[in-house]
Amino acid sequence: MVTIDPERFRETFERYSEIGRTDADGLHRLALSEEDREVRDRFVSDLEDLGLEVRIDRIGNTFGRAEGTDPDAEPVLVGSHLDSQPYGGRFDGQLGVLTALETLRTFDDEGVDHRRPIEIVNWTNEEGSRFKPALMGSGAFTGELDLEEVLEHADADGVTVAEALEEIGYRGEAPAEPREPYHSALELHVEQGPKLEDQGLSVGVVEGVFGMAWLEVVVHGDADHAGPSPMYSRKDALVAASDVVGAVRRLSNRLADDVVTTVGELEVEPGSINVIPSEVRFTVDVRSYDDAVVGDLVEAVEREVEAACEREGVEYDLEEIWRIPHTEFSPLVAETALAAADDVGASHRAMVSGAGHDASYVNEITDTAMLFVPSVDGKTHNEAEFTEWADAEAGARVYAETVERLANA
Ligand code: HGY
Ligand code: MN
Ligand code: MN
Ligand code: MN
Repeated sequence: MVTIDPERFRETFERYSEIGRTDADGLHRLALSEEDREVRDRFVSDLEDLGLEVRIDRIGNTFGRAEGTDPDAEPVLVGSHLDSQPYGGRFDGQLGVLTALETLRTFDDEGVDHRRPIEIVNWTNEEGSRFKPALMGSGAFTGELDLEEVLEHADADGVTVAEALEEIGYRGEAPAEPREPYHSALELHVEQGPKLEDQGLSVGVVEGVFGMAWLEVVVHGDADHAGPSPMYSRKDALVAASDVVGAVRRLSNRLADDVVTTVGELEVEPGSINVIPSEVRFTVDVRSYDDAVVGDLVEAVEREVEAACEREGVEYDLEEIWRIPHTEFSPLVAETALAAADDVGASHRAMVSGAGHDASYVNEITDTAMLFVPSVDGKTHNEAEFTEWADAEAGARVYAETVERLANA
């Protein structure tokens, strides 16, 4: 049985958490920002200290490779992401990368033999907050997203992904594609929901992920004076947009019980107290394990936008900026993880994820599954995100044991 070094694991986690730490103990570490550069440099230096071969690909995905006893064997891929939401938690993504790092450090310390090479990765821009869509690095690497196209996506200030990569020195040379087929992949992540905590369980073996779609809507109204403009002739972009926001919430109460809908971004122009809003830009995030329901949701939102703008006499542009079908992970990897959890003695259950993960795209190129550890109060994408360290350790022991079995399968 593989045993991690709990002190080293925790010390490393605390050290990484200093990079981009907010006053409320969360993380402000947007993709390809100065904070992201700093944590990437730390990660690369830790990989080099471990004697791993480091490679950075054209979208900044950063890999470390530990050779196995059989150099011709297909490698196992481990890791997650180090970027965060604008005011996110320290565990989302980071815990997965550092659990994979602790696993490789343990294998090195304990001389754990593994036939297969093991590659550890930090994926670029998993969150999709500064640059859309999410899962960008893993999507480009697996061919699910068009590399050249996403390199030109710009943030709100018009800075492109390519420029930001250049700026922080992570526009790598390596092709953003697998060098060889992988045998399997495993990502550990915080659950970002309440189920494990509610049931008093330490580990989740994730068998699938919701499908999701992202829409961007711009409503074009007419700026006018808040005083003399008669109510009957106004073209108020915010009134139409607000109708849609309410409808988006009501839709998720109608279609199925695993449907979730969110309006996360909303900007009003000109944003002056005594001017009728001329333009409103907002986003819609819809998810369900059932892809047909996601499709129905997108159509229902389109109808709501059409009707609301018709009522207010305003125009609109609506674009679907991302869609990813639901994921069904590999039974081979999930079974291996379940057996490892049993042998480690960690309480566990199988489950599905409502949050998107790089593992969904990785699952397109190799047998993949995930492990979850509990989120206190299910809280996440919030500085208050927290996982009890005992749970992080239990998850890391199951993770290391599963990786050892995959790497010798
Ligand atoms: O959107 C997601 O579910 C992930 O956190 N990027
Ligand atoms: Mn994440
Ligand atoms: Mn996230
Ligand atoms: Mn992820």
